[in-house]
Amino acid sequence: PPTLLHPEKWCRGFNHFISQCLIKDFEKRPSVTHLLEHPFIRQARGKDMSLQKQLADLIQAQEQLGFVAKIRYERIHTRRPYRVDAADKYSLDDDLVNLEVLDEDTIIHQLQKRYVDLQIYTYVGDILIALNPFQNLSIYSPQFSKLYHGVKRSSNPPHIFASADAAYQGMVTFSKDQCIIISGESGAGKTESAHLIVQHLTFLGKANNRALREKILQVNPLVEAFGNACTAINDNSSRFGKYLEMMFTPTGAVMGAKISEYLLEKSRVIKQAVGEKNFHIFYYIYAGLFHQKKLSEYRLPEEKPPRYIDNETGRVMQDIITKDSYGRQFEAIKHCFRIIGFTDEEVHSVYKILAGILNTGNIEFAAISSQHQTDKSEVPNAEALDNAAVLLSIGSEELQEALTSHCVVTRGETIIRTNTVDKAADVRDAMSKALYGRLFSWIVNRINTLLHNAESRMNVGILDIFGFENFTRNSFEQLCINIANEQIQFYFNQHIFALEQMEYQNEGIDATTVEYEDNRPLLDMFLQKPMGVLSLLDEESRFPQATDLTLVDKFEDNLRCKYFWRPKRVELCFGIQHYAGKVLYDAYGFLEKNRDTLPADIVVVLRTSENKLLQQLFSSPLTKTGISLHSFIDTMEMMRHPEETTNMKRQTVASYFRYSLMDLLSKMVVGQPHFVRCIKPNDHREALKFSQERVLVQLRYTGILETVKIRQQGYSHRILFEEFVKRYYYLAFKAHQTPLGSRESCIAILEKSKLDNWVLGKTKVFLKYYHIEQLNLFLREVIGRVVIMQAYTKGWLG
Ligand code: AOV
Ligand code: MG
Repeated sequence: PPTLLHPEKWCRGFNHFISQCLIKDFEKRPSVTHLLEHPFIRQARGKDMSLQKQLADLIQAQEQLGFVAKIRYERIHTRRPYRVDAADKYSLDDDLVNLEVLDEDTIIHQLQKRYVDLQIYTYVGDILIALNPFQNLSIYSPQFSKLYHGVKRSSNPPHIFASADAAYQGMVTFSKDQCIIISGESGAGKTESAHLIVQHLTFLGKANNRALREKILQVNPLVEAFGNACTAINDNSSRFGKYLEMMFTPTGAVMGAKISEYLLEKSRVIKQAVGEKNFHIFYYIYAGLFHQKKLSEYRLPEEKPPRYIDNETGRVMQDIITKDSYGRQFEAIKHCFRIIGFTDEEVHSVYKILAGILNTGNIEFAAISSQHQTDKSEVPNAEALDNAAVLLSIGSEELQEALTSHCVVTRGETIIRTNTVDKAADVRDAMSKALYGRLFSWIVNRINTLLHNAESRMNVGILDIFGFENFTRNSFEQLCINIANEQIQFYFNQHIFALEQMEYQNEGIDATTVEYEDNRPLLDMFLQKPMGVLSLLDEESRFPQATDLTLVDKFEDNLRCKYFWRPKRVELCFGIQHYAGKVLYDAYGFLEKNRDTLPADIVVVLRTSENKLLQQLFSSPLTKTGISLHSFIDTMEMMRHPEETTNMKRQTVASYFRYSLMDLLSKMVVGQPHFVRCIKPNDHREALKFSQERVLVQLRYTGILETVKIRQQGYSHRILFEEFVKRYYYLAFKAHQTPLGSRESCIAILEKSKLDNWVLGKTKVFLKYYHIEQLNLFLREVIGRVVIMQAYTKGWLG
């Protein structure tokens, strides 16, 4: 039948299985004559000679496609001339597990050798190490996508696409959710890797629907414009944690996506450290409007950028005038909004709120002293106040009132108290942070609604959080970021070491125990109740008289462990020995940042806004599909404590953070994990530069050496007898047979598959990471054969 001819069609449905088997056969013996003798083709012979020819042509064409790509890869990647035995050459170097000598020196030399050869990816068994190339490589084109599609991992050089493929195949084969956990320090390449994974999953997920594919590909750029910023370490640093779930049908067609965001660093809106910047979107919008001469439409000053985005006076304006990249980004973001499906009205509201925030930042306060009051403040620059009020569609007098005074209710009586200049400035900044934080959550939720698909059944989640940070000055945000990384490391350890070794014991398997650095005590120190860092912080935040100094005293009195210390002579400092290194924290502002108070007066004013979106951001009640947890918590607190105007008892950042971590973990544990470990080869963002010391530190704290050992000696897959038989009985039994889920059936399957080095425990089959790949390939082959036979009986093959 003519439909068989088209490679696209060929790949879809049952024909894909046959082509895979034939290609594999061809790889072993690259001869078309030999291929024509393949049983599949011989079956076709005699019935329809032209069909046989067509099959052969097709296979050759397909094979060439893969082959050409492989050669290209070889050329680009290694800058070496083409060699026919490419596949053999890669097999040993690609995986650190194949090293005979296992020590830090050998591993580091191996990685260095590969890095200067532009081979940035290396396997440790089923784990991928990705070194940041700090330059664009041409190994992510569609041709490469085709190469990494349902093939044995060793047939191609290591690649981030292979990790995406492994997750995808795992999901389709076992109908199980998967999750790809990308870790590494700031600037190591997590976010880039996450993009590449999404790109490849959209390819694998046969997103025939171009509109959907486009939408999914726009999600990352859009949320990153709002959630990423330039820091001292990375020009595009993620300032929030992101878990992106790609949704698929049971047959593996991509259907939609969903993002969960964690702990946006809101404080960046109002202040940035020297050499750092605000969230990208503010520059995009300001520059975009500047070039389009539309600043006045959004009441933004033309001569001087707003204070929130101009912490190094003058630099921003110069950048905006001389470089047009911000302006182009503004256009790109407009495009993202449109493609994903935001309405023009929504986008306009978003811009208005952003411009409103920038104008809010320009509101100043001055003290006015009258006879009775000396702590009263007023706004001397009415223009900024009016601009902010107009953009937020609220009354400017009401706004001024809410900024410069607050209500206190005592014994049923409402008293209005004035705010000092400092207090008013704090309220202003709290309002900006709240506006931005809620706007961000709203955008994420809106994307989720627009990309939701009720038909999807399975997902591959991709975790990309902010990496471990150690700046010259580290504050509350760094503490939270580093705790999150501590948690991810713990999850990795659990999976790779703890659970595995526990199972050996339970199942009576004799496997060497690999020692590893367990960060559990450290995690306990942070998360334990009531004596952990977060709990102590919360407790102290509840005392109105507490100060940052009393907080550090409290830490010192209660955290009696080797991971915590307090340097002498620096009052507000404390140090923590994280898994990834020592970090010195400056506790200045910790309590205020943790309380994150948003006065009720501000909420009341913002709720009167005529801007529908803004109303929604601060409204209640909120449903699951509704908006942020922050506003939900506010509402709950207001309902519970209507008498309190200073939300002292409201949810703190620390408790919200703890909740987020739990939520994230609960999502991760349901999926089968795949790990990508990003490594930063140098601190200068230079291509081809490999600093042995820097890499060594990262290899040490991520436990790579131990991982290599356990992957060499251990059994990363443990499957119950019954489940194993259910999955693989095709390999040794007939389709109509129903073998018992017993030890004997497992042995029959394993022996028939001619695998060695496996072990049986009391209730489980213990397999090496590469066994699973073999078994799955065999399974696909067998199923392919069954399908072709069915196709014959149904007369589809002529
Ligand atoms: P991160 O996500 O790990 O840091 P990124 O993914 O943002 O780090 O990478 C930092 C920079 O390294 C990027 O902006 C690119 O310039 C470069 N880079 C990384 N991976 C690649 C690649 N595969 N090819 C080319 N360039 C790359 V943070 O978000 O700061 O923890 O919070
Ligand atoms: Mg990032």
